[in-house]
Amino acid sequence: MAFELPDLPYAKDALGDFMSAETLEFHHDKHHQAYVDNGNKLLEGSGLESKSLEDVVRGSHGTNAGLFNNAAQHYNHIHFWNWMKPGGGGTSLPASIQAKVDSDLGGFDKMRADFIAAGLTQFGSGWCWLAIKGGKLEVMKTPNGENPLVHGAQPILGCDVWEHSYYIDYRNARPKYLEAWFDNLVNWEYVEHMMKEAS
Ligand code: MN3
Repeated sequence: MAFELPDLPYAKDALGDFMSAETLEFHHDKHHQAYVDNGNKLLEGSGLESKSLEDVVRGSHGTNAGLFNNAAQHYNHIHFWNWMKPGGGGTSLPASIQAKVDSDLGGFDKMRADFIAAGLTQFGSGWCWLAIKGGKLEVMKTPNGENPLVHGAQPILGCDVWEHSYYIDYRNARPKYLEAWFDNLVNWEYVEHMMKEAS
């Protein structure tokens, strides 16, 4: 099915200084829109037109790089907008997420440190993730538009570390962006929703 740009689930200025209206205007209205428009052009005639977005991502990986890049970025950004909310972050997670973090990732502090380190060490553009693979929660990182779907895993949280995500607000300071994002913006209820979908 054709890709469509979703509305942001909050006002452009709702995330305050942690992610400015100017960043969201460019990132959502220009960058995400471009993935949608280019993805739709490349979807035509690909043989994947009737598939779900997830299946377009998996089905184009390794065979149709143009479609894959745009479809994967469309998927990533649909969730990225929802992985943030005004007044998000904090240290009290939904019980089901906390239990998984404790059993699989060594507790909140270690999970936070490992997630931020994954984002910092992703050289160039890409994403860092919490993803469910084989029933276990893992920290992952991927280059460019790639995501856990093509590694047999289901993402439940992802942070965009392309410069377009932070350069206006943080300039080159990716560590500051990752810490501010994790501590103040993460919508843990949406992470819980994604974990339910994954199981
Ligand atoms: Mn982006």
